[in-house]
Amino acid sequence: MKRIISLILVAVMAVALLASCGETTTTTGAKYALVTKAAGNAYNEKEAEGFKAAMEAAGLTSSDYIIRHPEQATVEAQIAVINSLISQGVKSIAIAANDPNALSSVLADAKAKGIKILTLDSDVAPADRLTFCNQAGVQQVAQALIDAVLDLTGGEGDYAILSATSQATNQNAWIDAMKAIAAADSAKYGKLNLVEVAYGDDEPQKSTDQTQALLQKYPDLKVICAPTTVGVAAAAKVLQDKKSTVKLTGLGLPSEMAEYIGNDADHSCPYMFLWNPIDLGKLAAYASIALVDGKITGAVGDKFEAGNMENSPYTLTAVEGTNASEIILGAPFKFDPSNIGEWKSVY
Ligand code: RAM
Repeated sequence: MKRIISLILVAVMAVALLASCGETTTTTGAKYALVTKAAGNAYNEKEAEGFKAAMEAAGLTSSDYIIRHPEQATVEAQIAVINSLISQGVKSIAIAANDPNALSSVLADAKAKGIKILTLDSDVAPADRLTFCNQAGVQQVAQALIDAVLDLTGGEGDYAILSATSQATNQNAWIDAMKAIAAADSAKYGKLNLVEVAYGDDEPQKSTDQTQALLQKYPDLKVICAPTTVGVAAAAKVLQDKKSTVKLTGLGLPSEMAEYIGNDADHSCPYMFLWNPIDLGKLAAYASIALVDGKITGAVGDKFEAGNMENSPYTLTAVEGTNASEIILGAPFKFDPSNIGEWKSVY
């Protein structure tokens, strides 16, 4: 009996010792990781769907890849996820960044372990990643949005932007480019007045509250432009329920926006834009595989096969004015009453 008790004691102590060792490396076997901005956003789930589909089309199984949606769209939540992926021994991390700079140190740790870092949807500083899977050119997205604002205001008047989080690289790049386009051509855009950039943090309730606040603060508001799928859907509902005369445009998922798209007083959004988020996830998967296999290094001019994707093979091009590379998925696509019915079941 004594012997059994001491054996149990030894076993208990061994388990306690192991648990106290802190950072342990648990090799799950998963090689390719995807980290989205946050859970609870259908856009991020579509990206993940594409990542998974491409991995499986490339002959990999669910034990070869890992998809993580952080609990919140914050840099802290992404740092925790990246640390756990480093200790799991993954070979690549594709991340949609919640901040352009604050992930730098954890990404350096990952890089030091030989992990290939790439971004999709929302970039980090070029030195912290090998390449960026960019949904559409920044200029193209900004041009489409500012021209929509110009059109829907009738060429003049107050408009507001309802963004996602204040640190999001992608939203800020589009907003800065919209402002720059407007400033460079005052003959065309000079009568537009941007009253505020509000932040709904990609949370439905906060985006709803921010929309209501904009309507209260700016009685002459003509248009809201929301370059976020969460924000645009929340704003669409507020405006439509109120039968507001304020019109909406931005970047939205057809599946979430179909009931709001229309050219009459009963609909809040005449038209909006997006790209295929499933394809963006696929592109990130194929780029991850090419980086891990050493088929590309992230240099401008590198080329890789992306299964049966429309524009395969993809070439890495230079981010305007730099030596850093990006892979552009395609041009933003316009959704209006003529095509929304056909797209709402796709994404
Ligand atoms: C939201 C996210 C994402 C952005 C889309 C348009 O879902 O903020 O990063 O690309 O909107």
